[in-house]
Amino acid sequence: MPATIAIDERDVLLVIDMQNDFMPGGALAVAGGDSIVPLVNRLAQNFANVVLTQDWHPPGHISFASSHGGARPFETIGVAYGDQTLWPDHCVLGSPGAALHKGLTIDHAILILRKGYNVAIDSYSAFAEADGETPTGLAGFLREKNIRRVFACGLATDYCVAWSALDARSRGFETFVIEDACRAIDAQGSLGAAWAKMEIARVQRIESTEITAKNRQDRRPFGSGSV
Ligand code: VGL
Ligand code: ZN
Repeated sequence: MPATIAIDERDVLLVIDMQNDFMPGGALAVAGGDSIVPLVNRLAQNFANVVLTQDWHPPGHISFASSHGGARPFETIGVAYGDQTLWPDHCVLGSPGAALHKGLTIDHAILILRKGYNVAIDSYSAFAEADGETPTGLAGFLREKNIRRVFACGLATDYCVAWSALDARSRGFETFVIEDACRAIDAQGSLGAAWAKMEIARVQRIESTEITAKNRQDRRPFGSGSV
């Protein structure tokens, strides 16, 4: 049994893309995506710093198969910045599918970060767009907040969670993926490939039971608010 991990003010919980389109019945459904909502809510109570992300694409986005003539979802094509997997239209900005799942109760989140809003560049990662260059600003935000460790959860393990975790590592944060608080797309072996990359990058793969912070309600200055 690994040592437990005590959460403090220099930790952030990154809750990735818990949006309707990634839930069962959504445009790019992730199996069991809705089943992690209660766990993510409970985890968040242990963190003073929580950042939520939203995948947020304009109509005609480069990642949509519908933007490329006869292309089909889950095909990969070459674009200016490299390979791009194509998806069904999803998380169109302002649409109900792009909204956060209504069961999330994380009112104390300090930032909701949108990504993928550039029509010509996808962004799985919460830190940088798929060209590998264009920053979202999250690293600067976390550094200014004196954050040292990033704990990632949400959807999908093999895409936005993995890319965000890898980028957190490359930007110098100690990084953890809370496996049971994620769900995967797992198209064509993508989940195994993602874990392999994360292992090489020394992203730590943990379970939610390893996190043992006191509940937020027990801590100052968060003691008075409702959840
Ligand atoms: C995601 C595919 C396309 C994700 C976003 O949130 O993992 N996957 N856009
Ligand atoms: Zn997307």
